[in-house]
Amino acid sequence: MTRPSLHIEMFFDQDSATFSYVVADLESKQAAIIDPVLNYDAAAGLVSTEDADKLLSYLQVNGWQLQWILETHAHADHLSAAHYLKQKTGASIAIGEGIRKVQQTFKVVFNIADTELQAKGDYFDKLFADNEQFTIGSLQATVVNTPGHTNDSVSYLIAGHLFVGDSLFMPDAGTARCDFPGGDAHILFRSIQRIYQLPEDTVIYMCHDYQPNGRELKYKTTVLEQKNSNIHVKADTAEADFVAKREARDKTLAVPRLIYPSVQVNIRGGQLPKAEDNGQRYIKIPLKGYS
Ligand SMILES: N[C@@H](CCC(=O)N[C@@H](CS)C(=O)NCC(=O)O)C(=O)O
Ligand SMILES: [Fe+2]
Repeated sequence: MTRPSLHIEMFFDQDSATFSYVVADLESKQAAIIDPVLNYDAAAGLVSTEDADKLLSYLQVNGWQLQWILETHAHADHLSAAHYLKQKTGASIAIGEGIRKVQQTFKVVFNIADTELQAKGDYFDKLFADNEQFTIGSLQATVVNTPGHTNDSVSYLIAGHLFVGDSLFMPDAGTARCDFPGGDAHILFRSIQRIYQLPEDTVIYMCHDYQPNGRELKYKTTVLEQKNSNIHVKADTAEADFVAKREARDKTLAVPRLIYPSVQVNIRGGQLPKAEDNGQRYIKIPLKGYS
């Protein structure tokens, strides 16, 4: 299954507990980056590119050219460096076509003008359909729609390696939350069934690891390990049992620290909101409660 010309390198952003990956075809020297992080200090409003620059240096040292910037979904917990990387390399930004729905939802939440966001997949170069095939150099890749955590969640299957975004966590952490707008535990269960139909030696790469019980950081597992020991969905778990467990846990989770900045930037493919007439860009927070 694994092609000898495939190289996968993991990068970790400690602040958001996010894994990003460089996937390269050693033959053609073409590469993809999956889920790059743009660093953001919310209190200072300071956006910086340390993590993305590490990815760029890694590509440069190896003499690889960036062809794709692949998002598994519009993340709600960290900003995406997709736009920055595109500016630096000319690579295309791709995401699942469900991003249109996510853009529509948050265009309303943030009251974004039509002139800035049409919610038709704008800001992305490529919207993938389910089962769509594409190439990274000479590597074959397939898009597997895996909604549930969000409307637009996809997994990327590249030569027997599956990048699942937040559809699954490591077996001892289970699955991601389904309580964001557009999230649905029933739909996530069905997406996971689809993943469980892949060959059992398929390697699964996480987008996050929150190190339950303080264990060491882990970023990959297999379909077989998930089916045998995922704490939320094993091979024989019933949909209703999963949904009950998932929804109960979701009620206990706090809103992610960076949800507002992340969503505003990530529905724009990692571009910051347009500058106002004073030349300054702002992040909006819709206020609730007392008014
Ligand atoms: N504490 C983190 C939580 C981030 C979060 O909610 N992550 C999502 C994925 S985007 C999730 O599914 N978390 C599950 C969990 O924390 O158990 C933060 O504030 O950023
Ligand atoms: Fe997520």
